[in-house]
Amino acid sequence: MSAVTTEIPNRSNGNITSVAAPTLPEERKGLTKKEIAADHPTWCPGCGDFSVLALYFKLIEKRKIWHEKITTIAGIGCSSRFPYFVQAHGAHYIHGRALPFASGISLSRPDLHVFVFGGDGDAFSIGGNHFNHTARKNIKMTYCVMDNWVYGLTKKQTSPTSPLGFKSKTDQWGAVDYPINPMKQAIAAGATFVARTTHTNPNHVLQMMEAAMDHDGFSFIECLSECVEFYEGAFDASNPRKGGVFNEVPKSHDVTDELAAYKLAGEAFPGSFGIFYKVNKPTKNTKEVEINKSFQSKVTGLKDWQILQKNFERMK
Ligand SMILES: Cc1ncc(C[n+]2csc(CCOP(=O)(O)OP(=O)(O)O)c2C)c(N)n1
Ligand code: SF4
Ligand SMILES: [Mg+2]
Repeated sequence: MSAVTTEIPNRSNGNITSVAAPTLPEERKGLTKKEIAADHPTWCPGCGDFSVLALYFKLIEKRKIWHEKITTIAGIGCSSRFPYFVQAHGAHYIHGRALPFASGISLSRPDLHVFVFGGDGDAFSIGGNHFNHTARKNIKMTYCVMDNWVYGLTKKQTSPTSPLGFKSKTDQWGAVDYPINPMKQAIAAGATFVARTTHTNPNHVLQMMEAAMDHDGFSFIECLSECVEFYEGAFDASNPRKGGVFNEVPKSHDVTDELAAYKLAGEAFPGSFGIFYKVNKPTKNTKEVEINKSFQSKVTGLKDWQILQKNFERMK
């Protein structure tokens, strides 16, 4: 393992100090679930979210993500409680604001891969705006939306993915608003990796998480995750154990073909599962590094206050 250094700017003299991170043994054992599982999750027994968490632990173990590198961010909701249950760095942030918070981490810490977890309400209602903008900026991170078609934490309100006719506390006579399609929205917003999975197929969830993590850009996963308390049986049609069908994306599908991906996203439920769309495009992360490098070369030797003064003079 090569030594990792961090550049720390000294505010008083403007000098940059390179600090070497502590050297770690070449061969470190992957963390086990026991080492990273925090207090027992407070989800209802049978909630689909347990499965997503278990697979995140598996991913950390399999891909040897070291303790100091685990970064788990979420908004608010049952699904967004996720970082509480991971014994590592993370934040349970403001409702709908997980993505801007995660963006800051991603852009300032290139040595981390940021994972964001949350629900359909957090992602597409209050956080809908941030979802579109983080996707179009192609900021490197993995966003896994645990879609249960309902607001679980606040006890059964209609969510932006609830189907027409769904009876909830906010739609006693059945939902009348057309649901959004997360896959279409992600593709249209500019996400460069868009995949779909379901909590009832653990191997598939892990496969999607690994592929998303390996993608250099904004990777989005819609993971169906049943709310057994307020929307029981919502996804039975996608679960072979409940008489449903789990169809993988056809092998002939070209993941770089945006229109083909959009077509897959338009299939009637249960639709297909797998990677719908994946293209390589420069990330905001790499673009910012280039801008910073070129700007820093123009201010070499100047102190912080001198740089500020220069900027103020330019703005006069
Ligand atoms: C600003 C703000 N508005 C509303 C709420 C109330 N609230 C908390 S979670 C939530 C919806 C959660 O739904 P979802 O993201 O689908 O997560 P789930 O509980 O279903 O996993 C709402 C409306 C809040 N906490 N903060
Ligand atoms: S209310 Fe629903 S989403 Fe929340 S923990 Fe219970 S089963 Fe899971
Ligand atoms: Mg929800």
